[in-house]
Amino acid sequence: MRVVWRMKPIRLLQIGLGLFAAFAVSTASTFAEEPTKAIAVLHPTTGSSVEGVVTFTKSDEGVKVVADVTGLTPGKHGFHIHEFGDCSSPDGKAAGGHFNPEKHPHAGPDAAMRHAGDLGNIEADSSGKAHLELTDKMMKMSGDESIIGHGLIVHEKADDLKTQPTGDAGGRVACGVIGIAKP
Ligand SMILES: [Cu+2]
Ligand SMILES: [Zn+2]
Repeated sequence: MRVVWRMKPIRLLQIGLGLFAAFAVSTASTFAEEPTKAIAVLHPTTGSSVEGVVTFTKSDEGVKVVADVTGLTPGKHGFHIHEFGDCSSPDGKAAGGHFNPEKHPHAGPDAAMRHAGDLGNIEADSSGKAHLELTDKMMKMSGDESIIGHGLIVHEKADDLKTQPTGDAGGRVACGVIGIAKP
């Protein structure tokens, strides 16, 4: 302890500031665990040429979803978050069923009771391109029901927003995994 007592007050102040800085850094990394932006890159399943990018950005009104998808047949295509962030199977089925942490029935994005992953449809124009923007109040970006790490699927057919539990949207033409986006 003799060494400590010999330290000048300025040295003790330096040590104190160092400890404070270390604490501040660890606190900052705790905040960094609550992401405000997520992204999924959609890759085609076997026999498909559908691809795209979908972003999820937290706002005061909810989570803003922006999707740009190409290679579709013209018209509506079911668009959902699925349970597993697993696109390993050629048919996209490794992503499991719709992401549904609250065990609700399947419905459309505006329904009061629905799967958390029910985003409805994206609609492609005659060139096969679809652009969708919506703000969702149900989706979470952190906690037990966070969408991060789950799958994102585009379907062959339209989601009718009522058939259980899938909306009768047919096969899976693209699959992606929702990850934390680079800020
Ligand atoms: Cu789906
Ligand atoms: Zn659903």
